[in-house]
Amino acid sequence: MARKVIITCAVTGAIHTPSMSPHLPITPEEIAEAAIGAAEAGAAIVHLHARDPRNGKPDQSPEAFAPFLQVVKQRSNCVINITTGGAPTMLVEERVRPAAYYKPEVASLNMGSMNFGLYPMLNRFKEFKHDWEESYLEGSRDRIFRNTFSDIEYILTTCAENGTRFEIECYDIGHLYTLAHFVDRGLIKPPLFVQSVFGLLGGIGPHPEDVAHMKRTADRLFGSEYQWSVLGAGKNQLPIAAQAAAMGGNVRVGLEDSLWIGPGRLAKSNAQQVQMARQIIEGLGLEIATPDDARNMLSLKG
Ligand code: KMH
Ligand code: ZN
Repeated sequence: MARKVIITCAVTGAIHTPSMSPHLPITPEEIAEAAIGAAEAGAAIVHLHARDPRNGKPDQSPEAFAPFLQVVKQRSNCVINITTGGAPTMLVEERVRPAAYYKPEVASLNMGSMNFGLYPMLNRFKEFKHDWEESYLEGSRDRIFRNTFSDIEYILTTCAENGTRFEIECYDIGHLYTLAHFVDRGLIKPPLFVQSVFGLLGGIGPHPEDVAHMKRTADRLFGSEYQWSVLGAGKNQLPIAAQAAAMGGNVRVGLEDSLWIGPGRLAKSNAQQVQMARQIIEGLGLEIATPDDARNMLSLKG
């Protein structure tokens, strides 16, 4: 039987801003349609952030999530994954609110404090419709995405008591060791869902050797007790998905991580990126995991 590969789709996030692509979902209706379209195309998990529909600014109030969560739950069986990363401008108490409130099957968990370089996008995108966009990108030169040991523990204890499990975002090798520390303390239990992030300025690079090093280290630390997934930022998205799928990994795509479908070509939808990931997976003779397969592989509460 072919190995099953979980596709996660991160539909809007907090990295890209509305002026960068007309296809970035902003309103609750757009986010719901994007998530459902991604699930229909083959994503087993949808990773969700909310935005203020008036200006596209990241919004972590539980009320901002309500209208699209309701629609996605009604129209799809996909696994819902709510961000606790929010935006790098927010503090952890604000970031955890929607996951604490909605108690989803999965929430993200960021494994370390880091620089989070959004400002290089100022070279590519110059015209901004909303006041906040330029200063948000510019501000990343001097901003830390804060995830201290106490912050991580706070998210773990707040969400774990609801039976929520985690998409563990590892942006560098040290984050795997931080994860091992929390496993040793019994605060997070296998099977672990390790989402390795490549190619974000401030984290590990996108070279195939970086991907191999991340996998080798995770194998050594966690053996068979983890599911490995990858996300490549920007133009690295599909090459890294292809490499990792061939190495036994799961893949994440979506407009949160990349606006592109090819060189200089904006993706028209999240579903389009999911279809590309699916083609790669099926082309390798593998199968995509259904939402229930993903629940089983990750021991989710269902
Ligand atoms: N934006 C991604 C690189 C989160 O939402 O917690 C990582 C992420 C963080 O999705
Ligand atoms: Zn996210």
